Amino acid sequence: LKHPTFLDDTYTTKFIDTTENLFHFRKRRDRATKLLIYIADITVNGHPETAGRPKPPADARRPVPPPPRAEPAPGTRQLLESQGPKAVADWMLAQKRLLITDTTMRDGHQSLLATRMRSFDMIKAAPSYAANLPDLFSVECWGGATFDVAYRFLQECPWQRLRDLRARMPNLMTQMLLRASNGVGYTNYPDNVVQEFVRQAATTGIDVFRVFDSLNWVENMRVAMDAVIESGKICEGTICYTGDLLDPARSKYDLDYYLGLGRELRDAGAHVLGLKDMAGLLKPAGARILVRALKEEIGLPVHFHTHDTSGIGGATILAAADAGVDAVDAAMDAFAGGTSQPALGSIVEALRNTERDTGLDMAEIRRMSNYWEAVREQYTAFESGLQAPASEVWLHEMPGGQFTNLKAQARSMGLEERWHEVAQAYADANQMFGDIVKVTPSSKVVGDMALMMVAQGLTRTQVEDPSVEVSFPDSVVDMMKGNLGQPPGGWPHALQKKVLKGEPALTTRPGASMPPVDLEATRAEVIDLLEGKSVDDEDLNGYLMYPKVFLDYMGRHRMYGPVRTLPTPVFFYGMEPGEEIAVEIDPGKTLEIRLQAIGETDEAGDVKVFFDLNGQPRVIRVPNRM
Ligand code: BTN
Ligand code: 3PY
Ligand code: ZN
Repeated sequence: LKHPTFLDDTYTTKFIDTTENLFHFRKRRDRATKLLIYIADITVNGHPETAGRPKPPADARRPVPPPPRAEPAPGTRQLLESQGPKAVADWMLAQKRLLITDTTMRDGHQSLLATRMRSFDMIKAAPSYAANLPDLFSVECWGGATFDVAYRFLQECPWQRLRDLRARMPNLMTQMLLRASNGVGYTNYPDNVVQEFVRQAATTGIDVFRVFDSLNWVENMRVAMDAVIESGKICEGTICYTGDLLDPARSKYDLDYYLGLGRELRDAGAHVLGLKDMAGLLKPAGARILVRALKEEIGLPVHFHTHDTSGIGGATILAAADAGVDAVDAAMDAFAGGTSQPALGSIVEALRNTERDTGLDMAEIRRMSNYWEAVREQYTAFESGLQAPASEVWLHEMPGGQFTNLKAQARSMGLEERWHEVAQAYADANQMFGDIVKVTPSSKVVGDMALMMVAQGLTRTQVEDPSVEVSFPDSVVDMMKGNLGQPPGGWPHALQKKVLKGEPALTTRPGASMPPVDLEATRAEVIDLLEGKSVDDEDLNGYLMYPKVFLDYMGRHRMYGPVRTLPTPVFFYGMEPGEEIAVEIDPGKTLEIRLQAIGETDEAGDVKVFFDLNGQPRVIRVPNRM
């Protein structure tokens, strides 16, 4: 307290920033102050993620979830808890109705809004799901890209999201998408990292694990599947659909191929067979044949997932329902269509008074969708601009969850107006790699290659020509090394040779040759990196999946506090003078925050932002970086 700025009374919060060294070890700002600093910074400087992007309409509605109408009736979760996964599978087979998974909180926003939906908006809806839609089969709300995007862009902990959702939907099964040995990442992890991740996800609250491999290599799925089975949760062993079942010229992915995969997955212990059409390529006639054959040959309940990129996803779902599929995925109407799933309400309505009547309440679905409509408006900055159905999907075969991301990547490289060339290059790169399954992470490799080809003006012929020097993206080198596993028939030898320049490639399962990670030594290392902060199992799993992303998140968390509790418009755009919000930072602990005024920028380049916090004036000084 003898520091000169205290003595001459010029002390403000800026003191902390300009004298960082004094505070390095015990920077003990309370959470309310941290939040005020965040709000002040965003208000003055904007959020880097929404800069230059379209803004939500000025008259956007405040999203209010439909009131929960009753105590949550027992649902599939109670069946799983009391009788186990095999009983759920048997129950599925015994249902006449078509079972529905709601994907709004995972694939819906992953495919439409680049995965940017915040927990705040999900958690508000969860009690209404539990009370008003207890007959849903499951709610897909975790995994896929949501894990790293939460840490990386939304400054929130994905585990906390899961815990909060789990607590608010006690009767519904939560579902996640797991990339088998790639966890929720983009490359293979050591076996014990995958096992530990599954154990933690089951503990924190996942009931249904949809497990797939990006090359449909069942060998590479066993570790993850075994871990799920071990946890007592539902293992949905999943076939990724690609190619065209109806086209005799694309015989690599014919009916026998899929039936063979189905048998392998059943024999590996799957309780449910997932059929994942991640790009929306399966046509109604193909679905009829494939679903009927899988049902007859494999004997497991079949859970079908597709995307509506082409505009006929709904027709394919109805054909699958006709052919006896047990469960399908759909997104609430406001988060459906286009690169997302077909509209849940429309599927329910189309089947009403038929043999496959879902029994779901249309009025409740409409109310829920009205909520999601208001939520979606707040994320205008992340809309892809895709305005119409695109039959072009059968040219490029891009997964719906990749489409908006690749488009954003193309935009950032100045290639957005050449999007159709990117689409063609994506198709060419796929053929060059031997016509592979394209889903995270293999789809990312094809996308990286396609962007490079367009950016550098390279054709497939040139890329394949041994005499043309090409510097391949790292992800391509990694894939050709065998680090994502093996596609049916192996990699094209000539291309592999060119990419690896004589280096050897793996043909065995990558996890088999990776030493296990010493979990407790890693925890000690992270505690050290975080200067003594405690690191629980969830944190450790976050670090194991994404070391740098996790540490960056923790660094920002120390600075800005629990920003996940802020309403979405405040998180992305800050506050207006005169605006007042209530922020619940703990159950029952609410901060009343009013932004009174924003000062002028002073000669040091700082701005004072005047708040009222629970009735007390607070001034926060932040640098003006605009
Ligand atoms: C990120 O994109 O880095 C995560 C979001 C938090 C970024 C904060 S927002 C206030 C401050 N201004 C920036 O440009 N970054 C931080
Ligand atoms: C993911 O892995 O994130 C996907 O959505 C694949 O379809
Ligand atoms: Zn999907």
